[in-house]
Amino acid sequence: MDLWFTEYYTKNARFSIKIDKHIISLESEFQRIDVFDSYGFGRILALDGYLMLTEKDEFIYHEMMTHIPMAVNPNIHDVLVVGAGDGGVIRELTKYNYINKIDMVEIDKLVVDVCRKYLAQTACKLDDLRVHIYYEDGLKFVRSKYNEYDLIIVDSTDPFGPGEDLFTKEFYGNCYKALKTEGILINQHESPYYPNDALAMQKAHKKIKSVFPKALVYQAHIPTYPSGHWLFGFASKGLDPIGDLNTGWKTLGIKTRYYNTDLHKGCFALPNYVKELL
Ligand code: AG3
Repeated sequence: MDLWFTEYYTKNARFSIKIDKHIISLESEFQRIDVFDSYGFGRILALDGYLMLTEKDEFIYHEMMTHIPMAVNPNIHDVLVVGAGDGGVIRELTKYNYINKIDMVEIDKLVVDVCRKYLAQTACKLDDLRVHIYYEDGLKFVRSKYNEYDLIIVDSTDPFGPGEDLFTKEFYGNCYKALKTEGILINQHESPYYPNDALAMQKAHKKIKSVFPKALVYQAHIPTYPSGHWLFGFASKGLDPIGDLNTGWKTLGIKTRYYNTDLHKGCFALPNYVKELL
């Protein structure tokens, strides 16, 4: 019998991956956690039935969330990562030996435990000495922070369920306050394609724009996320992702499979139908 994992995108569209082996399913205080081995995409992680990552294409998402801001401000030393229990963003950040501190705030400890055990590809750097993990609500955590971080990366789930608070104006305002003057906020920004996702993206962007003087959107192709066309938010207190691009990034010798400087310059160019939403 064939076993398939299916994520429903709309009433009329869905995406399925053929499953080789069911690894584990657990119910945490916050959500359902599933891990499978698939034929075409390696091991996969789903939360509440939504695909969070596959081993095959997670590098695209995690590199684009991390190296874009790192290449804009060469003086990023203190970083906060919100969500991201799988450790993919942390793995990318630890490639920079001049980062001093990486705080990670994840609401669901069970996600981290499961990823440590079953998703070594992303969780491999969670024990780096610079990483401090807080199992708390992200919104509550940033409320008490002031002028502390150079970079905040919000690797959340979709804007409903446990990740909902991370799409509020209050959260973005607290991130602004928690960032230093050269601070950058990156967030996963959903897809512009299917109407519900586009609306969520549009609402989030509006809120970010009302808080940060600079708020832009960039894109990447992620085959296993809804529509494959994925957006990220870049917000800052002044730094411009193209104008302030550090030409010395290449000399750091950071190894990436997706990100490069040409792509950095190109990914802020958006299709007309997306521009109209912003
Ligand atoms: N962060 C969530 C991306 C949203 C995916 N949405 C969906 N499949 N409906 C992914 C976590 C990876 N670190």
